[in-house]
Amino acid sequence: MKRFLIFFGVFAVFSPLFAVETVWITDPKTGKQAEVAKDRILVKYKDNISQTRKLALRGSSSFGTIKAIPDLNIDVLRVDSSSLVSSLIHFQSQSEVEFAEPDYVLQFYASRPNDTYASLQYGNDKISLYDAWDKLSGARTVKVADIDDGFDYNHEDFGGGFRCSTCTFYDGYDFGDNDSDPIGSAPVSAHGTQVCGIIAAISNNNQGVAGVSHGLVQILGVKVSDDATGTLLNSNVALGINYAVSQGVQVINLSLGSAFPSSSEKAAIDRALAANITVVAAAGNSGNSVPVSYPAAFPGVIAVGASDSNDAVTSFSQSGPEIALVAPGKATYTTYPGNTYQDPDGTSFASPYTAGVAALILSIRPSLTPSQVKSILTNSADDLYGAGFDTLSGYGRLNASRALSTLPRGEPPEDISVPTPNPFVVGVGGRVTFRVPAQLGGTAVASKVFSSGGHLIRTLSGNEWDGKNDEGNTVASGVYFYELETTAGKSRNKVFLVR
Ligand SMILES: [Ca+2]
Ligand SMILES: [Ca+2]
Ligand SMILES: [Ca+2]
Repeated sequence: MKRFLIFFGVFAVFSPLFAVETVWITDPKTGKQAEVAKDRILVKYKDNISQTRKLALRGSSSFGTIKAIPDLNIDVLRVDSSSLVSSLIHFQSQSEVEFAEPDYVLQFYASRPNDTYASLQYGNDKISLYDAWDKLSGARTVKVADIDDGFDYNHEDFGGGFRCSTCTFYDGYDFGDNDSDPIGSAPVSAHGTQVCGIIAAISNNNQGVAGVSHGLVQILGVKVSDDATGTLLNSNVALGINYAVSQGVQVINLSLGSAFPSSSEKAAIDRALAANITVVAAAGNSGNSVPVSYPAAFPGVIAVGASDSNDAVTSFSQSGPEIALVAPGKATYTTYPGNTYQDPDGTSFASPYTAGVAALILSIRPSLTPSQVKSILTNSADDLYGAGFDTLSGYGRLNASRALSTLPRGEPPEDISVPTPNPFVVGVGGRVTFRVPAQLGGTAVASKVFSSGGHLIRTLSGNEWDGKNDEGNTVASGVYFYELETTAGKSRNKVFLVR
């Protein structure tokens, strides 16, 4: 697209005759308002019409030929803009003409969305976000938990509201104040509102900014600091992560951290990873010479540093062998409480860029594991600071478009049995259902559940499992394979069980 714009710009300067002027007309085919070239129409003749006859069909009007599309037997004819519609009618009424139509204006779908401040979101351009949006066919909604200081879910660019089917924030909780409302009191909720704008501000709604998600992410707003002091306690973070696991999210974003590796926080993160949840965290803002903070530095977490509009790693970004990649984190334009917008700095904003792209990956391939998602993100990043991994930029700067171009081939979802819910959090009387795939059909007659090591641990007479083995004991957290047998055949898949 860039090449096209440069090419077009040269002609606009040196050859103004090439400039196409457009006009809006009522489209004769659809009746809708259409933007078309104001000085030309396309005419397709029926077969075997001679050139002499084609000229005769123009009648008394002086139509010039701008160009021909010979293989299609179409002429592009110049018309006076005031007679555009009447010229179309003239040709359409001729029996030797197959059709006549205006020269419609098309759009590059990768072009910048219409959000007011999209032009200020250099980060979206840097990571080729709009190209990525063209690769989302068949995508499904992804649930992302943000663990943060509160969320102005009433902001105009989140659709305004909470716990509704169209709300960006579909649910949440406040562990800082132990209540069910995670809105916080501005400016306490500023950070979470900024982070979530990068992930999921509504795009192409003619206002505000464009989030990475392109409408595919629903946010679980998990508030972990308290309203009175804004203090962020490790115990609340662990509670928040556990809650996110229980709600079946696919991605957790942690734009927070400290220099201290809390064991309780690590235990919560390990449990999330075991439940097949991708965990993304900010590297920290204390400078390049400071090691990556926790939880970003825990194994299995995708640690993200911050880059700027020139693809330089920012001076505040922490570094080390745990850095997976960097993403825009300097002057990142995003939502701010009270229907306003700001451009904060921080690895806190690089992390949601990455979490948002992880969610786009999972919107197409929902069963990828956290380590697969991490590999896709690092393998597709734009390498910085010399070839290969370096402790400042990791594997390079996030590239959303390339990430979506390099997904492993997936099985068609209708061919396989899908477990619901997945992850399956074992509760009192909780059950997971192995759904009969539409293409297989039949009625479920039996299921077998296997450990990840391949040992048969449970034989069932239907397609519901309570998470117990044949001895009646609830099994350990982890991945389990199952084989579902119906009257028509068999289907296999895996389920992630969390105790
Ligand atoms: Ca509250
Ligand atoms: Ca918007
Ligand atoms: Ca490098």
